[in-house]
Amino acid sequence: HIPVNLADYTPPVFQVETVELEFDLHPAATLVRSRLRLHRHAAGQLHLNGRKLKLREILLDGEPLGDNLYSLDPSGLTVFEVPDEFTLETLVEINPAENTELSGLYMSGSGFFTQCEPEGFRKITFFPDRPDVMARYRVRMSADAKRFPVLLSNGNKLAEGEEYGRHWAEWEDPHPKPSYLFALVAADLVAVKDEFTTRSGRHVDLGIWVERGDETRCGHAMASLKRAMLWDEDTFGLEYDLDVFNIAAVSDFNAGAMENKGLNIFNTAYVLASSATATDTDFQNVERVIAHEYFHNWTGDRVTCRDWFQLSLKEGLTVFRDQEYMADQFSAAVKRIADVRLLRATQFRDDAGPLAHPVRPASYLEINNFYTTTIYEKGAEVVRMYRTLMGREAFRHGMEIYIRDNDNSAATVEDFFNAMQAAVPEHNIWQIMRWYEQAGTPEVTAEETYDPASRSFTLTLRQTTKPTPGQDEKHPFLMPVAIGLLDAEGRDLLSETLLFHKAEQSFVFADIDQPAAVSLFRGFSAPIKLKGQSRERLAFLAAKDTDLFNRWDALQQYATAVLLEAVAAHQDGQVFRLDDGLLEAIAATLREAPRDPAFTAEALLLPAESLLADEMGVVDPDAIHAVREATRAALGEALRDRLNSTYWEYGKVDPADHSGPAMGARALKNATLAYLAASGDASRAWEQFNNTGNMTDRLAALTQLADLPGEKRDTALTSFYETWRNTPLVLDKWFSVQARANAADTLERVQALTRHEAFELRNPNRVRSLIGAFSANQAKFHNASGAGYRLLGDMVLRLDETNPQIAARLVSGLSSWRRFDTARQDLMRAELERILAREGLSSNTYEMASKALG
Ligand code: BAL
Ligand code: ZN
Repeated sequence: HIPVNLADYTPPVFQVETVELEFDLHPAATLVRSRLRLHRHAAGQLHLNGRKLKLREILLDGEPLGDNLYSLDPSGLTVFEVPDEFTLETLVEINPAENTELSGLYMSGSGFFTQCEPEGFRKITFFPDRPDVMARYRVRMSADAKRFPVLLSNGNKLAEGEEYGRHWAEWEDPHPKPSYLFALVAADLVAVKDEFTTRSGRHVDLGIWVERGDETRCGHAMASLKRAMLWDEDTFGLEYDLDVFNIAAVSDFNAGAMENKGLNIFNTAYVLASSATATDTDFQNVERVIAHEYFHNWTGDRVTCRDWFQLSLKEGLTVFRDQEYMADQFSAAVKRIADVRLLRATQFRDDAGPLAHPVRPASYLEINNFYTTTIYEKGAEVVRMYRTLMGREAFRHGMEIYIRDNDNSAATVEDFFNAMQAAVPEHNIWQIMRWYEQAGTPEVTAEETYDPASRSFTLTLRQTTKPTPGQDEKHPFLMPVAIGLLDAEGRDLLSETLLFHKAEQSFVFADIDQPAAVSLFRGFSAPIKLKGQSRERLAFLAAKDTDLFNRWDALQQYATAVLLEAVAAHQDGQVFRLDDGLLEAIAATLREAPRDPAFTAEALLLPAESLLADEMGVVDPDAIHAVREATRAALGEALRDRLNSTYWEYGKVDPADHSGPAMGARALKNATLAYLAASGDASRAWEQFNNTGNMTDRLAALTQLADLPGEKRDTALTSFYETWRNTPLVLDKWFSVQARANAADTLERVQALTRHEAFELRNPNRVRSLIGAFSANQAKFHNASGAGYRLLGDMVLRLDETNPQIAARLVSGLSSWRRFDTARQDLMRAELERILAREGLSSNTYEMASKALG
């Protein structure tokens, strides 16, 4: 297990100008012939990465290479003494049918698919498999014509033909690209086709390739793609640059999707959607991921990363772009709320634990472990801060400079910084770079003083960041602080953005009547934790703030304070009592529903159990669960009439309508359904389950029924299973609804589900839907017996043998062990030790488990 360090970066010894690949595709023995045109770029020996490749031939400038002129080892091929310019030809044999890691070339469903990011290409052929080697590709593939009738690769198709039952196709990609963007598909798929004309008149053929029968569920993905193409032209002036854009869907996929140039490969979960099979959240996820991968065409493909430490350069930026896109399609405030919810639940949690790492890490064992919310979502927050600091226009100008100066090359976060700085030469923004280097979530406190004589108001901000692994000392971050000063009616006396860059800094505002309240970090203008706000202040902001995000956040923080107090009381043996202020705030939220139902649905949702846990010195999952459930039940009881009327008012949405207002109405209706069920009235959920053809409504109802052991639950789960047993993405929901359930027997049921005939370890979606969902069910996973931990440990060890990437990801469920009581600590640590003791453990899982153990 040897770490790779950013500090050790050296430029490639050889660059590759052109790549010619020939695939003779057979499931158990595929032959790959590669012809590379190489030229020397720096001093050193020629080493090509290669894993699990059987070398059949090797030729240099057309001449077979003697055994003494090269050497092979598990990491690849070294060729001794080569000229400065030459052609290297290799023929290798690989076994896609046995490739269960789902990286490289593998079989899934009806055919062959590839996944090359970050280091899968080396499992296809010998190559300098690093993103700063960019080459032009020409690909020829042949396969059985009947079994694999569709042959796709990057770029444009040049020619095709058929002979003796096998057919072939040739593709060429005119744009230089790194090997991680190579893609190939040979499968029995059908296409949904459409077209798009770019604003400069380029005609683009669009195709979404799916398994036969799934064509009816591609309309939303196609419409999303066209919207995204238009949006990128309007927003950033970025046009598509090929004549073809294809998307192929595959059901066995480690990630969500992949931005291969001109041929995106997608997890089916982010392509297929219909009212009957997909929830509104699924619809939004399809749109978001389609847009995200499309946006990579410029931020990722045309401008790529120099090395994997720069991963956030393309991912943080592209997440920011997809967030902005989604905010423009639906409600910006609701989108921001959802993004911050995710950031807090996952990234803040990572930042506070043993797996904390900066947005640009300094070292890794296995780069696959760094596709994290820190790289993606915190990286997007950093880009957002650039935008907030610079303003929209200057940011867009900075983006133009970035693309112009780095087109067709492999860039670093410094290149991005330089482009942005060039767009605002009058400001020095160097300190923003600290966000790339320092891990951890800053904590900010605010102090306010008012001087009536001078009518001046002073705001003093202080920031500190706790140590993270390998970083004991933190320097202050530069953060934009969007603020508003509110009068007693909630009107803004002033609203502006402050630049906060010191450990402590005061801001004086003149000519101000004493504000009733200060609203800080509006729209979550920096990824920090704001501490020490009084409950009175939070209640005021929750009711009055003009910034919708902060209004939501104030209610969340208020509820967090109330719930934590109730947890302490519960631990003291006191009887639960519903807080009057919380009841009033939730009642007021409900009354205001007509203004923005989608927002109201978000505001009604109490802080997650995991968020409450993050605020406790020693996490007590049972007390948290008991108190949060008691609160939900008491609110449901106290507000029953209003909840009922809201339920009916928003219950009449067209099930096929997936517009923003329709989704908002359904979200609100289902939020009220959850409160009614929590207070013991599941009749409505039962009725809804049996009388809807819309998956959002069906699953919302089933979620409530799954919490209540008994005949209704069993009948509903059985009928759902019988209806959807042959529709994998819906069957995933059946698994996850049980894994997330709030029932006394959840643990036993999840144990039984791991042995269910439909549970497939080979399919990452299925693993995530059962094991991933269960490990996020705080109260059940942290069962005091340790059986939840053991279940996870067993799964990690089984998966490590076939798919280490997915195994390693599951380990993070155990990483928070230090936050629990000593009994749970011992049990969790023992599981990590058991994992680490396994002989032949992958470096993926080793890295996660050893870091988690600390
Ligand atoms: N590049 C990996 C998948 C994604 O982030 O788009
Ligand atoms: Zn991405």
